[in-house]
Amino acid sequence: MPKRKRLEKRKRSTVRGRNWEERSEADFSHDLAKHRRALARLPEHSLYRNPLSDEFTPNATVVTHARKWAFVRSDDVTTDEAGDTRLCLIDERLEEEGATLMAPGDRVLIERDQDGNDVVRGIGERKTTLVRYAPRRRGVSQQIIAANVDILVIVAAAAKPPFRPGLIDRFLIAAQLGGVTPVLCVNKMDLVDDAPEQLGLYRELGIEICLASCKTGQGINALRNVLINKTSVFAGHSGVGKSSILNALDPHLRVFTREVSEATQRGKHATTAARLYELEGDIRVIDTPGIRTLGLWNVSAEEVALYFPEIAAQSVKCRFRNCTHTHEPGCAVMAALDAGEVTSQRYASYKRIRESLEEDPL
Ligand SMILES: Nc1nc2c(ncn2[C@@H]2O[C@H](COP(=O)(O)OP(=O)(O)OP(=O)(O)O)[C@@H](O)[C@H]2O)c(=O)[nH]1
Ligand SMILES: [Mg+2]
Ligand SMILES: [Zn+2]
Repeated sequence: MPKRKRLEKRKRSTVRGRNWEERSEADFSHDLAKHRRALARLPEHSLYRNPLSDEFTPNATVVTHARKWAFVRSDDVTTDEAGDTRLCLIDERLEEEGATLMAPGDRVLIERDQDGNDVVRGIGERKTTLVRYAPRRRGVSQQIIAANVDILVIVAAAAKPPFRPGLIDRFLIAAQLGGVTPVLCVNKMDLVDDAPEQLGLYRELGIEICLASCKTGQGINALRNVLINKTSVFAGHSGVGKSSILNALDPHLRVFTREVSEATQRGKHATTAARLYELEGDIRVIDTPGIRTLGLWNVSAEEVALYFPEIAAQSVKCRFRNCTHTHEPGCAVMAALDAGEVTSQRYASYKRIRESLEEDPL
């Protein structure tokens, strides 16, 4: 073993000894069922503030929006002269409170005011959400990417940009938190001979996987069958082909796409705002802008392990109840890692996510 490595190891072990004792007071429950039950009651829509005093019945769905206006699809198609979509102002009494006010997929009440403007008066409760923690957006911390979706299609590329699973792991957690079923779609299969080897792991976790190519049409019908009669949201890195898949699913759409940079192999952020599309065959999809990273909302560093089922299963055997699975003696997760029962890829992802939440504990 080279000298430097040995030194590092010794340093590490002294740090280990101190840390786990200090941390032993941290309150952490191994009771998965209890935690899941608690989560099932979330999210509570603390952000929802209705300027109307009475209960109301939403009559439209948000397609896309900006700060002062929203483009909505009215439920009442017959009375709507401008097709079934219209531009609305947003009632100024509706305030952002620690979260973005609305998102594509939101159910809203629209009314016409004396001046003949359509105005969004209230935002209905959400069945599901896809939420991102975004601390620097004008003091708004929860960015609701999409509301009331059944499925989150996590789109990745087999190549160009290269397949990187870190964001997938985060989206899997966000899907669980928001009550959305995740599906993994690996696009650009035409650029590779074999599917990324890491996929076996996600398959073992019971996640539906769709191998696709907008070039050859591979997997597009299979994906269509998953999306039929549902509302979905497409999310992933820029340039993986989210908008291209929409065009492949329904050629009438013509959603804007943009080539990947040859120099960086990254997408050039073609899509700039999330938007709900209606496709042939009762399919609704919210296309979203590509993101680099997904800040997680509503999960503490201690809870991260609960969202990695294979790590959670091992963690009950750790010597310490509050084991962080990073340095403690008698850690069953690290033992399983050595034995190859937990993959180094997922373990690295667990550690990265955990560390990022420790730095920024919201
Ligand atoms: N070879 C190949 N290229 C594809 C495929 N799907 C999309 N592309 C190309 O990849 C580039 C990026 O596609 P987009 O659909 O704009 O990607 P996106 O995920 O919507 O990107 P953002 O909107 O920036 O988040 C475009 O040049 C597409 O033509 C595919 O299956 N195979
Ligand atoms: Mg796009
Ligand atoms: Zn452990």
